Parts: sequence; structure tokens; C-alpha cells
Amino acid sequence: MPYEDLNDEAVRHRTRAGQLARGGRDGGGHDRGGRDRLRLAAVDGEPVPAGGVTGIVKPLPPETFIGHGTNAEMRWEAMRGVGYHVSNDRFFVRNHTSTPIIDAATWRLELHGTGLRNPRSFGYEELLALPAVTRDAAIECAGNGRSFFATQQGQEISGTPWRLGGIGVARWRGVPLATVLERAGITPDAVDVMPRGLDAPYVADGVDHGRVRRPIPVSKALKDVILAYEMNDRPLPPDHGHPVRLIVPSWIGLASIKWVGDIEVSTSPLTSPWNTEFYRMFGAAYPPEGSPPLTTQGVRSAFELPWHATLAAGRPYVLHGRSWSGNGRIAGVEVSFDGGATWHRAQLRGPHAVPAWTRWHITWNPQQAGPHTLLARATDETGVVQPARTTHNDYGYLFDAVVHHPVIVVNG
Ligand SMILES: Nc1nc2c(c(=O)[nH]1)N[C@H]1C(S)=C(S)[C@@H](COP(=O)(O)O)O[C@H]1N2
Ligand SMILES: [Mo]
Repeated sequence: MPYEDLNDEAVRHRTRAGQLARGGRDGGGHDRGGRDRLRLAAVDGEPVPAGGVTGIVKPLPPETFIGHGTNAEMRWEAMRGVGYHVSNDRFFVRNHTSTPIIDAATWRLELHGTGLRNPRSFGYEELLALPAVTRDAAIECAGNGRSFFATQQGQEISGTPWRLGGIGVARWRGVPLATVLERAGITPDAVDVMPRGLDAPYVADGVDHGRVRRPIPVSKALKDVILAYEMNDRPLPPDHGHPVRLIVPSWIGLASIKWVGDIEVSTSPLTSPWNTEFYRMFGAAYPPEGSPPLTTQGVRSAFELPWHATLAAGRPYVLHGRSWSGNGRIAGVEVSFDGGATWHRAQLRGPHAVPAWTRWHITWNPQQAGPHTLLARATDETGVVQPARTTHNDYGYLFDAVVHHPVIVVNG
């Protein structure tokens, strides 16, 4: 278990989390009937127990996942005490259709298009023989946090009602995309690079949008994008793109195309429904054609606590959480125990890869029994601070406001 950093405190918390789970009040997918749940149901159906998810290969135990149709989000309380990386069995899954099973022995990556002097293909073993890099990076869905537009801001949005579990950090190993593009003779006038997945075409409302694909500019493709074949020191699992996926650090998760089968390189701009119809901001605050296609993620924070966690009054708790930003490093995190009236600086600790999260903790000694709202607000190195509200967009992308995390303090 290379990434475990268990200590006594973590074990105590884990035991406590187990007790809370048996008490039954913790769970997103299991607590029936709250006001949250009705608002969510009105927006996009109800989060299903992870067992009801379709098309995902790995087991989705309800203690670690909340299911949403073809997707499964990570429960944040499951991150308590598990180290910097999210293990492959706990990593969230976002599938437009379902996980394909692809044989690495016959898989090939085709490089084609007007922006290449030497169009060619690579087999799996050929890719493994090229110089490799290893990087820590987050993958985060652009829709992560979407449900809070409804539950916190009272707004209608459509799409998967993620809480904050549509993110994970892993250690990726693979070949820089630049290496492969150079070997295929990328031309100086190439502008866009469009990888495409081998999963089934995406059909929505009777429209066949074709296979999942989305262009990225050559400048980003050559900068830090990886063709990854390992996740946390293991071959990429089926659900996360086996045999090879893109990792596009700091950008919305969609850019990190899984099960990549071909890459088009073009001297003229490329489009797909994923950069024209989806993954742009639409709505009252945006032009009719939408914002430009989304690129980097915003700033967000999460507590490693169950939703409606129960804490005993009169004893100190060390609250743990993580914060991250698509703009760079997290410079500071403040926490409020009183719904935003007063703020206290959290202690950042451990590693912090730039395109991934930092961990933090803070001590709270709750005195008053009753419901409380915990808030965590991060500031990144570019000075961007999580706002109190996020401007609405119809698809509910990039919710970056401070999340109101409900907890219940009981007389111990
Ligand atoms: N081929 C393909 N690639 C894909 C997707 C997909 O459905 N098909 N989903 C994208 C989206 S929207 C996200 S958020 C990430 C999720 O990666 P994960 O499932 O490994 O967590 O994969 C991206 N790559
Ligand atoms: Mo996504």
C-alpha cells in the first residue's frame, strides 16, 4: 500500500466514521426524505445507491460511492486517513455510456490529420518503450458540485447532481503527448489536437453525437498532457481508460479522454459537440452561443466528513479537508464553524502537486448542541478566492462557491 499514511488519529477517525455510518444519518445516497433530496430530485432524478449504476465494471460499495446513472461519485468521508492519492478502487467514474473492455495486445493509437508530416500509429508495447514521465494530477468533472446550484442557490440546472465527489487525484505514468506528436511530425502550423475514445457513441434525446472527443489547442497538448497507461502504479483499470487515456492537468475532466483510439491533428480549428454544445456556459449571464469552451477548473474545498456528520459537544475534533485549484497552488484555506460569521485559518500539510489538491486540518471544539454549518474557503496563488455564490449557468458547470456542509452536534 504505497500511499497509506495512517496514524493513530486517522484510525480513531475511521472507527468513529464506522460508528456514524451504522447510526445511519450520514449518507447522501441513503438518507431519504430531507429537503435537499426533494430539490435534487426535482433537478435531475435522485442519486441512486451505487449498486444501481450501469456500465461501470469495478465494485461500487455504498460506503465509498454515490451512484448517478452511468456515473459514480466518491464519498468524501471515505477519504479520511487514506493519504494523498485516491486508490483506483475508490476513484470516481464519469462515463457518457459504459466502460468498454479493450485488449491492449491489439489496441493501436492512430495519429492522423493535416497537421502531421508523418501520420502513423503506435501499439501498446511501442508506447511503453518510449521515455515515460510520472505525475500527480487531479481529474475533476466540470459538473462537480453541480447539485449545490439547486440545494444552496435554489436554481435549476440539468446534469448529473454531483456533490463534491466528482474528483480524484492519482499518480499517472505515461508518455508525454508531445513525444508522440513529434514522432508523427507535427507541423508548425498545427492548431488543434482532437483525441477520441473507443467507447460507444453518445446518444442523447435521439441525437447521435458520435464518439466522445474534444479538441485541445496545440499549445496545451505540447505543454503537459500525458498519454497515461498507469494509475497509482497499476495498469490503467478498465473504468479509467484501459489501455491508454489522456491526462490534461488542471483542465475539466472531459479533456482527459479515456480509451483513446485516435488523435486528429489539424492546421484548422476542430469542433465537436463537446466544445460547441456542451462544456460551455449557457444562460442569462452568457452570450447566446455560450462562453468559450471550458478549460481550467476553479477553486474548491471539501471536508472529509459525512454529510450530516454527528459530533459530540464539549470535545475537540480535528476536522480534515482538501482544497484545489485549476489556476495553481492553494495559498490558504479558512474555515468557519458558524455559517460564515467568523473564519479561522486551517493548517495546510503534506505534498501539494500543482494540478492536484492540498490537504489541511483545523481543530473545532463544538459547544452548542444542534445543527451547524461548516464552511471551507480556499484562496489560490493567483489570488482567486472561493465566492459565496457562483453565477448560474444552465448546465451547472464549475460550481466554485463555498459549500455549506451540514453537521449535527449532540450532547455527548
Ligand atoms: N472516452 C471517454 N473519455 C472520457 C469520458 C467518456 O465518457 N468517454 N468522460 C470524461 C469526463 S466528462 C470525465 S469527468 C473524466 C472522468 O474520468 P474518470 O472516469 O477516470 O474519473 O473522463 C473523461 N473522459
Ligand atoms: Mo466530466
